[in-house]
Amino acid sequence: MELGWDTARYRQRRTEVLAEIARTGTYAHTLPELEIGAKLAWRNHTRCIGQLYWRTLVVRDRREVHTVDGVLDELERHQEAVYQDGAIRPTITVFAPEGPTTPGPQIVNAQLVRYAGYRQPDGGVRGDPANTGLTEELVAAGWQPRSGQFDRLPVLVRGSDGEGWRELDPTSCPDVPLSHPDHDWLADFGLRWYAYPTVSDMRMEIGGVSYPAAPFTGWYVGAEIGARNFGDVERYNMLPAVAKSLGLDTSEDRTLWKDRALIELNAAVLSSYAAAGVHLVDHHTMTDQFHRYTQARRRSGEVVHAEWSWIVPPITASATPVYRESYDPSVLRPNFFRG
Ligand code: NRG
Repeated sequence: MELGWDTARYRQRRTEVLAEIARTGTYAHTLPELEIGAKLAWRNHTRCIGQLYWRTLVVRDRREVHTVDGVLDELERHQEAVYQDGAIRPTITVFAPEGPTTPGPQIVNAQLVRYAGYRQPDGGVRGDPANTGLTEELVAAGWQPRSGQFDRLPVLVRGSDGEGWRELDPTSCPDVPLSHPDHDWLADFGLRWYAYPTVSDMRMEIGGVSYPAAPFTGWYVGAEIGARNFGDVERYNMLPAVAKSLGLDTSEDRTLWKDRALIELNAAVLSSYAAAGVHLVDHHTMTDQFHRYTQARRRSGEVVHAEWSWIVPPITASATPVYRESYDPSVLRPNFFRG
């Protein structure tokens, strides 16, 4: 439908595809099919509040690439294509699909930039506890661990010629150091986060064809970093330290020390990215944009597919326009899947 075809054109393409499947066990998308398929996979993704931007996606067709070095080279190019001096262009790079006899290349890292998590003898973790498994896998593959809180991990790729890893050039996805507009002490924590996420462990499925390596990038919503990555107990767990520096009484939940620390951490993320000139959106602006998009689509008789608990931000939920809404959570295809 989105390709703008009439019934005859659609029937003809269907016949071609069925013949190709009968002959080869699969079929190849045309470039327009790949482009619209990737855009629709984004629009259909129920856990993405950025889906309203689906038409702007830059699709890099690299289906001919399947070796370890080939994939790693293209990941460097991907980051260069995304990052325009702080502006971030939503981009996907599509590598070789899964075939009847070949699995297609696979990126093991959940994102292209991840910070190492080192298990400590006392049971704690130095760095990002979300990445202890990946860190250990990379050490087993020969990567030399360091000892920092924000050590970038190499990217581990399984290709047609085996397995390999590489540290990607950080200049096209730099770290942003965190400071607070009113509290100078926040910078002393030495917190930092990378400019934008590139999700690299999801399989894209279009018209029954699976692309196991199809890394995609958009910009961050501040709360992903300020609330979850730094606030979650099982991540960097910064709320107790921030609350103490704010002079709050942390002995009782009802002083709301967690809430107040969360807000200041998020203020730090928003002002630090702005100071660094890196695009990142706050949760009020993002939910407002999403809400207007859902209203417009509903007015045209369309259904927006979204998972409420992923659309509502992790802070200040009830002050955003999405809080009182409900959405149809059914998962259409094309889409992105884990596993
Ligand atoms: N919460 C994760 C990132 C998930 C994807 N988020 C995006 N995607 N904004 C984190 O690293 O905090 N995107 O393509 O823009």
